[in-house]
Amino acid sequence: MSAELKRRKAVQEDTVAQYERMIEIREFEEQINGLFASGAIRGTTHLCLGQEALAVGLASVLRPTDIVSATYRGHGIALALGLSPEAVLGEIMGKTIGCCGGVGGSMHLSNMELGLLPTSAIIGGGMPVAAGAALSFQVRKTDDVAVAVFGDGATNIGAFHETLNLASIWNLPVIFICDNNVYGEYSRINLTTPLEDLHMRADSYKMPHFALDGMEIATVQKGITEAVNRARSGGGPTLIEAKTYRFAGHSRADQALYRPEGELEKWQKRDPIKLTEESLIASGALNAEKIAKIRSDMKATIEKVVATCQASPEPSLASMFQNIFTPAKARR
Ligand SMILES: Cc1ncc(C[n+]2csc(CCOP(=O)(O)OP(=O)(O)O)c2C)c(N)n1
Ligand SMILES: [Mg+2]
Repeated sequence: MSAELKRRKAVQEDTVAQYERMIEIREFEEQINGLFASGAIRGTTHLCLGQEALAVGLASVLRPTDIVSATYRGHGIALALGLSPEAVLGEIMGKTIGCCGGVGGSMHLSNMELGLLPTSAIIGGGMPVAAGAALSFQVRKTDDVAVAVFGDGATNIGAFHETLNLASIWNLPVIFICDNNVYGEYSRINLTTPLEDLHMRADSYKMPHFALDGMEIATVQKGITEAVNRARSGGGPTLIEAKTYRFAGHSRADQALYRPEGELEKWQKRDPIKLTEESLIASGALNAEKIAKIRSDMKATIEKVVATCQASPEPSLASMFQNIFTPAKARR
């Protein structure tokens, strides 16, 4: 079994491993802030701080043969599914150690062994692709499922409506997870969208739907399991709306000064890391001392990952032309 499949297995089996993965994502994203400021990351990058419970909850419920499509805000989902921090950070830094050899960058993370389709910068772009994967499962009669994770803003895109309609009429084994983090690029949802509970949109497509608390990992797992069970057993698609909040701005160019005063602080009281720690302390799985050790060990691990990625070479110019598909008749 590959090291990355082992990482995946760990979060499927153990609540402490799930917590450790959430801490890994938090530490990873916080390191990226510094790397971006120092110029080590070009272009921009989009953090999922505050959305760790959704990423790890999803990965803990799915099998590696299931398929996931996600967005540019997908660092946490990639790590949760089992990609190594070197593969993710290396890609973000444009280094050959990255999961796509450094030619994809922050918004294009992928690993097909773990079921992660290339993440997409096109809003709504992952939804029809996930439905296509679901159609292939249906035709091949496997009981695998496809999952599309996308933002609240994406529910105003045509691809969302077209894909939900088709998935419903064809009864596809696909789960649509809308990560409602309250903001689109820079606009609060109430300024762009006439309803607060976005999952209600599935009514138009006669599709089961519900909202869940995306800050609490056990709630995420319960909701996604329900939808996955329905899809695996031929019951068709579900739209889930996970209520979350992005703790950082849209991208590294955005300080999110448009947020109403006190809003971030209100959501931080329900920080998914804090809620998970409280629950693991209550169950006796962890105590304050063990938590402090997990946190400091992870900080050291991620610092080493940064050093490894910094030392990795950049891709050659010639690598731009590798992995390009050309139909035989177009070849000269
Ligand atoms: C088809 C398309 N239209 C517009 C954009 C520009 N754009 C980039 S991010 C974004 C906001 C998306 O918000 P949401 O779906 O809530 O995702 P979040 O960034 O909150 O994760 C927009 C409009 C794009 N990338 N693709
Ligand atoms: Mg959003």
